[in-house]
Amino acid sequence: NQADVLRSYVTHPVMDHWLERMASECGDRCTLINIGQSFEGREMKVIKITSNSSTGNKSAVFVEGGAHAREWISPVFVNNLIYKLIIEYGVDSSVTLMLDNYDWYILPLVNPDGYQYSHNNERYWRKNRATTIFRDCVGVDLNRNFPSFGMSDPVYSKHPCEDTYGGPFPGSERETKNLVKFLLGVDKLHVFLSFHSYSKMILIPWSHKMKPTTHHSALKTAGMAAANAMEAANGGKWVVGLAGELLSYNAAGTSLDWAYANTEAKFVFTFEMPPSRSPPGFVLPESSIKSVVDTTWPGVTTLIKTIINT
Ligand code: ING
Ligand code: ZN
Repeated sequence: NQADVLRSYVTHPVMDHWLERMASECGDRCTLINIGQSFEGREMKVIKITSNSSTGNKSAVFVEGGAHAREWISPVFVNNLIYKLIIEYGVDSSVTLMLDNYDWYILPLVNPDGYQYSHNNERYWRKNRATTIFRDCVGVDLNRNFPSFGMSDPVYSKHPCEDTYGGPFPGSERETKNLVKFLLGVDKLHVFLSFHSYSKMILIPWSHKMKPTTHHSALKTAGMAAANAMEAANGGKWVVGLAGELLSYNAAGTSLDWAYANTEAKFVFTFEMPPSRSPPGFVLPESSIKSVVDTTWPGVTTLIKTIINT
């Protein structure tokens, strides 16, 4: 049921079934792309959404959610984004503009195995479910496994028992490989958005070092516009900046840094979604989903509009 998927935290099979149905009901404007399987064999599905008036050669936006298992607000928000792009084209002027300017590629669950494990076994699970050299230590942090800046980076975690373990080598994980291969094949990728939780921050690269990129001012300006729009929509205060500046740590192997360094996309952002603190942290009640969606959505539309006008 539609309301379940958009307003509660459903399991992987329910979400997967919903995505299949959305893609088929959407018709010509949507394509479901199977980009490969997770460690445990779940299909990773990207939905491509276009406009009717597609002239065929648009730039692209890529959106990822659910890289970390316990951050349940991320996939549910991304599913709301999918729903709006499908239902509100030609109805809502922001949606129409966003689709007339870009083809959208959206992956709601980068880490389906971890997500399901977080539902069934351990609510606070973060990593994927790959086995490691230590029998008792399972999982690689997919947001540390992207093949950029290598294991020589001082902030790369080499220990399988840590929650931020980067894997035996950068790009080692099936989920990462599938995503990297897919993204390298997307033509004219212009915007890359990643949704995590929690903190109410918009993170821009670099994240592996405390240095701005050459696109810093454009990224900061677009991020600030998004933050202001979310505040105006009663989403409260959001902050914008380098990952290492806003968090207490730097991180190597993030999708943010990888996308910036290895694709055409220079407008790359990670949203650390609500709440701002713990509790409730990762365990945001279902009753809060609607208000989080409603207050975060203007951030996305404003961000994209700002980029279009840049
Ligand atoms: N936070 C992100 C993490 O992977 C992040 C923060 C994102 C850092 C992108 C650097 C780049 O640690 C959570 N909550 O996962
Ligand atoms: Zn995360």
